[in-house]
Amino acid sequence: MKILRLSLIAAFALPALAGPAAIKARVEEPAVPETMGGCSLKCGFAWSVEVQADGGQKAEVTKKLNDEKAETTWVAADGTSGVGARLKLLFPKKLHAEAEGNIPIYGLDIINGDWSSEERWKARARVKKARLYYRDKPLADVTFSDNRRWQRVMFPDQFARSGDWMTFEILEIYPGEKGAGAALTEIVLQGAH
Ligand SMILES: [Ca+2]
Repeated sequence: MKILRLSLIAAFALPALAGPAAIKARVEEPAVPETMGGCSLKCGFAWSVEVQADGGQKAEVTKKLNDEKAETTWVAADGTSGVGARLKLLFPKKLHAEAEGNIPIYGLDIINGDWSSEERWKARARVKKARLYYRDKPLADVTFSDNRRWQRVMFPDQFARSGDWMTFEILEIYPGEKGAGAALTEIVLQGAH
């Protein structure tokens, strides 16, 4: 009986210890204007972003992370480093019947830090590590480079249902020169095609 109980504990403890897959984002092309917009999950449906800061503040909607502009940047709430902030990527409450469960999401691109100028990019912290969740289920722990170019992460296909969401939780940062909190210029979800 004792042996059985121990093996059961081991069986349940192991997956928890293993945690989500650890992956490194691939550094891609420079974030020049021609690379903004184009095909992405947005071809399937529009999605919005709500940010929950680390200090328990009220969640805030931001358009700066998915507006296809490298000049607009989300920055961590005043007095916070950005570590622990959760960026919730919210899908439509109601998808069309033919879209329900049929639109795949398989990747995410970001422009790290405040891209708008070299000086501002250095002044603000950048995201070093983030945990991605689909409907609160951990998908992957992603390490990003300290780089102004596009960075890409691929993950197993997820099929969107009405009211689904993904979360990008900031776990670690590259500190900024002036100690300012983290910044993130753009997130593009890849999918639909
Ligand atoms: Ca932007």
